[in-house]
Amino acid sequence: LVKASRRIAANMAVLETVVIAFWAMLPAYVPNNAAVLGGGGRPIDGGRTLGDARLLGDGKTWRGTAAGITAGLVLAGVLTFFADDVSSVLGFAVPAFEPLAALGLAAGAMLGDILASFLKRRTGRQRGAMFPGLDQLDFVVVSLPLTALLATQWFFTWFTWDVILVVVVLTPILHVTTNMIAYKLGLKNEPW
Ligand code: CTP
Ligand code: K
Ligand code: MG
Repeated sequence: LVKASRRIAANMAVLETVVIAFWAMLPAYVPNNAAVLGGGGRPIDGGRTLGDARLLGDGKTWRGTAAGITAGLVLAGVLTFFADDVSSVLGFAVPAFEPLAALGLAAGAMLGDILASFLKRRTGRQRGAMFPGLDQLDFVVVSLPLTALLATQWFFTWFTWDVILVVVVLTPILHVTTNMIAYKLGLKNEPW
C-alpha cells in the first residue's frame, strides 16, 4: 500500500509538471498557428536576397508575425484571468503571466521561427522545406531565453528543470500533431 501510494504520488507530480509546462508554454505555442491563419501580404525581408537565396522568404510576413504575437499576448491575458480559479480546481498553482513574460514567450516564438527561416535559406532549403528538429523546437530555443531575460524571476519560478525537460519532450509531439491537423484541414501547405 505504501509502495502503491508512493507511485500514485509520483505520477501526480509528473502530471502536475506536464500541466504547468503546457500552460506556461501556451503563449509560445499559439503564435505559430495564428501566423498561419493571419499570414500573407508583405514579406518581412521585402524580397531581399542574401547570396542567391532570399533573406527569409515569402513565408515570413509582417501580418503573420503581428497576428502571432497578438494571439500569444491575448492568450496569456486570458490564462492569467483564469489562473487562480484553475489553480484551486486543480489543487496546484498554474502561472499567471507577467506582461514581460507574455511578451518574451509570444515574441520569442515568432523570432525563433524567423531565425529558423533564415537558417533554412542559408542551407539551401526553399520556403516550406522541412528541417527536422529545428521546425519543432525553433520557438522554444528563442522564447525561453528571451523570457528568462525579460522576466527573470517569473521565468525561474515556473521553468524549473523538470518543467523545461517536459517542454523539450512535449513540444515536438504537440507541434507534429497540430501541424498535421492544420494540414488536413487545408490551413497549411505542408504537414510540418
Ligand atoms: N506565416 C507568416 N508569418 C510568419 C510565420 C508564418 O505569414 N512570421 C505564414 C506564412 O503564410 C507561412 C505559413 O504561415 O507560409 C506557414 O508558416 P511556416 O511553416 O513557419 O513557414 P513556411 O511557409 O514553411 O516558410 P519557411 O520555409 O521559411 O519556414
Ligand atoms: K516554421
Ligand atoms: Mg513550414
